[in-house]
Parts: sequence; structure tokens; C-alpha cells
Amino acid sequence: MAKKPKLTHRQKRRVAANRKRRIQDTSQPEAERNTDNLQAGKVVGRFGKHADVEDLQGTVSRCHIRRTIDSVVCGDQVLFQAGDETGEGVSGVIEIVQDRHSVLTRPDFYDGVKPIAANIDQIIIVSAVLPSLSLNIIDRYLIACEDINITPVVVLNKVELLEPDERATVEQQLAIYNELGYQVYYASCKTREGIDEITALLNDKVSIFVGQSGVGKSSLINQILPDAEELVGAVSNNSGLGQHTTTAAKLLHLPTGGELIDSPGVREFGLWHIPVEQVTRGFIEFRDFLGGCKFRDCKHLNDPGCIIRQAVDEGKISPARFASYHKILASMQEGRPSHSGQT
Ligand SMILES: Nc1nc2c(ncn2[C@@H]2O[C@H](COP(=O)(O)OP(=O)(O)OP(=O)(O)O)[C@@H](O)[C@H]2O)c(=O)[nH]1
Ligand SMILES: [Mg+2]
Ligand SMILES: [Zn+2]
Repeated sequence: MAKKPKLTHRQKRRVAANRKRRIQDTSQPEAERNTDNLQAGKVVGRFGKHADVEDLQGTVSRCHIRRTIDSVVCGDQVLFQAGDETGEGVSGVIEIVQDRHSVLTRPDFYDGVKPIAANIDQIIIVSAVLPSLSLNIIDRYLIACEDINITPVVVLNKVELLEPDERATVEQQLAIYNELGYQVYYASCKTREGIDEITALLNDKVSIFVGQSGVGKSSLINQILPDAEELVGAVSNNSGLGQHTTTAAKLLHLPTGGELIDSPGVREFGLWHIPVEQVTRGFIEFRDFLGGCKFRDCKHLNDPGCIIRQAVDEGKISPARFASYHKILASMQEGRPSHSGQT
């Protein structure tokens, strides 16, 4: 067996010096980074490879994003170099993204989990009667909100399209959300029903409008903030679906304080990025019963001794929500992209 060579004093000193240098080297980028000429700002728009950053005086610069930065989204607090000209062209650089107190994400089929917006306080889940009302999509967003502990508000838009009896049916369907403690608002951009109430909710908070394409997120924002001039697109006559009019998230200021973010609509809001246990907890009325089933791995379907199923039978849990839960679980099994990191 080869003998370990004995180092001379000089060699030992050299090794120690090299090691010290190596340790210093790895911390070099941080130490070298000159933060003197950086300003604080907030991301108010995100387009392709660039982002619009607003400084503390309200001037907006279009910025490149340092390659080392993981992601930049609307609502991010950043440190940036404003560059020479402001307004025209891409002249600034975002150097540092500050820690986020919250982030709403969604799974992208191709890109893995994508952040949508950061540092939000409230999520306005917009639905409509055209495209047709989907309680399942509302439930999906509620799960995402519960997962990140952000208060959701449910808005049903375009209610002027409903005949009185249709309206009564819809109100009955949505009553479950009131019963669960969520705020529900009925709105119309045509009659302005609900607009003042929704506007009042937004004071001094950072709120994001989310929901399917075509439900009227941008239209509502234009009602709340007439200067917003958000682009609005018709729902397709053929498919009855929205046409993805808003393509990038944008942060707008309210005159009363508070900010709102318009976000691009999605067709399906996947939940593959959220573990099944969190999806289950996302149905807040299940929480009282969790842990009470006979089997620890109870699927809450036809399993013997399922206390959730029993609660449904006893009228303590809404059958519609229970069905929605299983529809979501089934879709998570079917449509999960292979690289989502879940098994
Ligand atoms: N009847 C009726 N139509 C509305 C109302 N609000 C919005 N719309 C219409 O719904 C369509 C879609 O509105 P948008 O505001 O572009 O919808 P969006 O949710 O921003 O859609 P994306 O940007 O694609 O996600 C437009 O034709 C609007 O005029 C409403 O209260 N009543
Ligand atoms: Mg829009
Ligand atoms: Zn069970």
C-alpha cells in the first residue's frame, strides 16, 4: 500500500494558503458586485426576456434580466440599474430580486412550475356565465390560494346576461362558497353591478385577477381604473372560449392606494405542482375530518370507514364539492407532465 506522502512545513503552508484563496474565490461574486449604483424598484410588467421596472419616483425602465436570476414576475421588488435613457428601448438591468413574501405559481406543461406574480396579498378569482360557469375551475384556484395562504375572493362576472331564474340557480350554486366563508361578488361590466364593492376590496392591497380567458378580467380592471386601457377581446362564437387577449401580466396602481395585477387567462388551471395532501386540505371543509378515516391512506372514495364520505352522506360536505375534489384528483393522474417532479 502506498504510503501517504509527508508534507513539509512549506508545503503545508502552501496548501492552507490555496484553500483560503479558494474559499475567498467562491464568495467573490457577491463581494465584487457593486450595489452602490443600484436602485430599488418594482416589476410592473414582464414581456419575453424583459421586464418593466418602476423606481420609487414612478419612472418605468425596460430592463434586461441578469442570467443568474431564476425568475422575475410582476410584483417583484428588485434592485436594478436604470441605464441611460428611460422609457425607450431596453436600457436597464435587473441585478437582484428581493425575497418574496408570497408567490402564485402554475404548472406549465413544458416549462415546469412557473411563477405568475409575487408579493400579492389577495387573489380575485374571476369567473363568468360566458364562457360557461365552471365551479371546478373556481375550486382549483381556491386550492392554489389555500396552498399559499392567500385570501381569495370569488367574482362572477357578466351577470346581466342571466334571466332572473337562471340567476337564482347560479346564486344557489355559489352559496356554498359563502357558507365556506369565502367572499362572493356578482358583477357586470355592462351595468356596473358590483364594481364599487370590488373596488373597495382592493384598497391598500396588492391583488391579482386570475381566471379563464374571456371571463372579463381586463374588462373589470378597465371599469375599476378607467385609465388602465387594458386590451379586451371577444369570446369566440365558435368555441365559446376566450381568445387569450392579455398575453403578459401587468401591475397597475389604484388612486386610493393598492395595486392590481391583470394576468393572462388560462384554459385549464393545472394543479400538478401541489401535493395531493395539499389539494385535499385545499377543500377547507374537509379539514375537520382529516385523519379520522379508518385507513390512513384512505382515498375518500369508496373506502370503508371513510369519514369524509360519511360527512357527505350526512349533508356536512357538499356533494358538488366532493365530486369536484375527485374530478381534480383524476385529472392530476391523467394530465401530469412527466417532469413535474411529483410521483
Ligand atoms: N355581456 C358582458 N360581456 C362582458 C362583460 N365583461 C366583459 N365582457 C366581454 O367579455 C369578453 C372578454 O373580456 P376580457 O376582459 O378581454 O376577458 P379576459 O378575462 O381579460 O380575457 P384574457 O385576457 O384572454 O384572459 C369581451 O368581449 C368583453 O366585452 C360583462 O360584464 N358582460
Ligand atoms: Mg385580459
Ligand atoms: Zn376517507
